[in-house]
Formats: sequence, structure tokens, C-alpha cells
Amino acid sequence: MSSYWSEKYECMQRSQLQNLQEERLRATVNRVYQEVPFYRHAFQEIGLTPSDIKTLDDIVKLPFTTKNDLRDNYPYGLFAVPLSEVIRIHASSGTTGKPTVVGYTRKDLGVWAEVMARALTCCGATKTSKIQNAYGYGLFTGGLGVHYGAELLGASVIPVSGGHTKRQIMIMKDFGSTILTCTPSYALHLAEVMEEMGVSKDDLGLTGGLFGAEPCSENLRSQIEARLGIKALDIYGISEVIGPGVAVECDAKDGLHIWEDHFLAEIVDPETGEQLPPGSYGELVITTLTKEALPMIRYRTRDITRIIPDRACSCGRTHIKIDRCQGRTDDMLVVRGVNVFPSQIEEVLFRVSHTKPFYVIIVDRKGQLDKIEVWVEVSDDVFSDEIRKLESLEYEIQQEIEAVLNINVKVKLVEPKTIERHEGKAMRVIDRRNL
Ligand code: DLL
Repeated sequence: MSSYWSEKYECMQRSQLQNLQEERLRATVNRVYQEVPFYRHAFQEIGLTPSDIKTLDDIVKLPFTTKNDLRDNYPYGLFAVPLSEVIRIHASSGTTGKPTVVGYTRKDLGVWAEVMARALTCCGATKTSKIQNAYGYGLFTGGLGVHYGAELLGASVIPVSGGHTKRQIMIMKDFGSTILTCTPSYALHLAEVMEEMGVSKDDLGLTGGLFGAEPCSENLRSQIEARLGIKALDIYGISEVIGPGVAVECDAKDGLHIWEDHFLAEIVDPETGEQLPPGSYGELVITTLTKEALPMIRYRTRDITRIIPDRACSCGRTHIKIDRCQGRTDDMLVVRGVNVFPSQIEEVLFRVSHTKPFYVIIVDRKGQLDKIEVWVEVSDDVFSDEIRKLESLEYEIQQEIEAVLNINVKVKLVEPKTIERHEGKAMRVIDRRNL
């Protein structure tokens, strides 16, 4: 029997949910038209007035919003309330150029805590849970997003933030943490260090965890579950929309319920922008339905996923599910004209024995030619074996990757611990071509 944080909303009848969405969509469109010059101009440019948006089907008439629009209006230009109403500001890391700045009213923080409390309930958290929150606290939305959800739930939150891995493990053991929240790559690193310290999963009281902020393959999930002895669920979020808590897996583990009373999801063709039917892979586009400080109209997330066509879920929740993100439109590498997603390489690495799930893809240009090299960690025993075995493993991986990608790659096997570990999002690709 599933438990819910808010059964009334999570299990709402579809027709009621749609009415609620329609009402909230109209209100949002009206508000951005009145309050945000950027949106008013964008609507006027295509001859659209808020009264043209009556039903959910009308959403395709609305223009898209992109990360560039946020950058062009840096820092507060898309806010729909005066700063006196904004009680929290976060920003996304912005590896290139300025960060994107997002703001929250008191009501927005309430909605965020609510969707996070729902998410934590999905992974079995209750008032009696001890939630070790190892997402980074600060401008990144992970730490505080989980934190306020956990407090609303009434659980005991341990705000340990990212890093200090050995201390994390001591705390996990001594404080009896029951739920862990961090990126999947960091969860795996925690498992690795725990084993080195001689701490067994049976010494811990962990039962579940929410792992997100970066892609997590089914294989990576299985490793986390086996090595930490927990149920590991995927959580999706993006700062521009709210932060963590936009969508989350339930016990069924076959898709992430997107909280549709607050976020309206569409999938579009990333090239043409045309809306695609349920089941098709494309770019996730989200319209916020209740945000006050920074409402988003058809925000292009750049994340590639699909809406799962079958709506009924064994958990009883009625909100539609999206698939795990397959990657981002902008992390697709084009190497010698071929499209390469890091996740394709990861899949191969997980299939081959003796490799560890730590790898980095290095793309470089020699003369006119792009070269791709994959560094992958292998287990200790391979390095202690004869060189011939190492070479044959290297060859096997290279053949498998080439078969999937259809281009030549070089594979380099490296010793355990060679590849840098990250306490937050992992860095899987180093593209040296434009340096
Ligand atoms: O990463 C918010 C978050 C914090 C989500 C903690 C989950 C847990 P940003 O820093 O704005 O926000 O990065 C958003 O991260 O567009 C995706 O590309 C990626 N991402 C987030 N969750 C997942 C996930 C937070 N479950 C960007 N699977 C998004 C794959 C994810 N990618």
C-alpha cells in the first residue's frame, strides 16, 4: 500500500486535474502578460493576447522561453513580482558566462517544500526518518530544496551538504541516517569509500534515497542499491522551474511522476519545436502553473525524455510519468559528424566486466580530425594481471563502443581512483576542441 504526502492532489481524478491545470494556466498567462514586459512583448510580437489561451490545447500558441532569455534579462528581468516579495534567490552554476538567477516568494517556497515532501514520501521517508542531505547547500537548489521538504515532512534533516566523504560515512553510521539524498555519482563514491573504510551496509540504517541532478542509468541505480542496501529513486528538477522536486519515481520505478498540479509538461521536437505525442522522445518543455516570482512559459529544459503513454500507475498516483532523462540536447557531442551521447558510452562500460562506473570522455582535435578517447577505471585485479589481459579488455571495450557509435575511439584503462570524484554533478566529458 503506497503512502502519499497529499493524496488529494497526487491521486486526483484526471478530469479534475485538467480543470485545475487549465484554470492555473490561464491565471499564469494573464499574470506574465501584466507583470513581465519580456512576455508582453513576446506575445504582442505574434499577435497573441491572454484571452487566446482557454484550454490546455492552446498551449502550443504560446512562445517558448529559453536559458538565453534568462541570460538576456539577467539578473531579475523575468521576475513577475517586486524584489520586496522575493525571499530567496538561487542561481545555476553557469559554466559558461553568467549564471541564471531564480527567485522565490514565500508562497513559492511553500510549493517547493510541498513537492519535495511528496518526493521524499515516495522513497519511504516519514516523520521518523533521519534524512542525510548530501546535496550542496548554497546557490545550487539541491541542498535547500531537499532541506525544506524534509522539514515540512517533519523528518529530522541532517544538513551535511556535499563533500567530506569519510565524515559523511561516520555521520551516516553514528546518527543512524535512514534516507540519503545526493547525486548518483556521489552515492557511488560514498559506497566506494565506505567499503575502503571497512564499513558494511549492514552497519548502516539506510533504507532509501533520492538521487538526481544528473543522469543515472539503470545499472548505476542497481549498483547503488546493492552496495548501500537501499531503494534508490530518481528525482528530477531544474532551477529555472523550481529546483529538485519537479518529478520523482515511485515504487513502480518505471518513470518519474511529474507533479502536474504545479508543472505542465510537453515534449517537443528539439529542432522544429513541434509538440510530439506521448511516447515520442524529444525535449522536455515545462510551464509553471503556480510560481509567483518567476513563472516560466514553455521553458525549454534541453533535457531529452518522453511522456510515458500508459497513464495508470500501480502506486495509485494519477500524474503522468516522464522517462529517465536520456541526456541533454547540449551534451550531445558531434564528433566527425556523428552524434555521440555520453550515456551510450556508459551503457557499454556497464556491460563489460572488470570496469568501474567511473569514466571520462576526452574529445580533442588533431589537425582537421576530431579524436575521441575514453578513460575508464578497471578493478585492481586487472592491473595485477598480465599486460595481455589488460590489452584484450581494452580492445573489447573499444570494439563495443565503436559498434554503438560507428566511429573510431581510443580506450585507455586506468587504475582505480585515477578519475576525479565530484561531490555534486559528475564531469563526464572534457571537450578540448575549442580551448
Ligand atoms: O540539478 C536540481 C536538482 C537538485 C535536481 C537535486 C535533482 C536533485 P540545475 O542545477 O538547474 O538543477 O540543473 C538542472 O540537471 O536540466 C538536467 O539536465 C539535470 N538533471 C536534474 N535532475 C536530473 C535527473 C538541479 N534526475 C539540470 N536525471 C537538468 C538526469 C537531471 N538529469
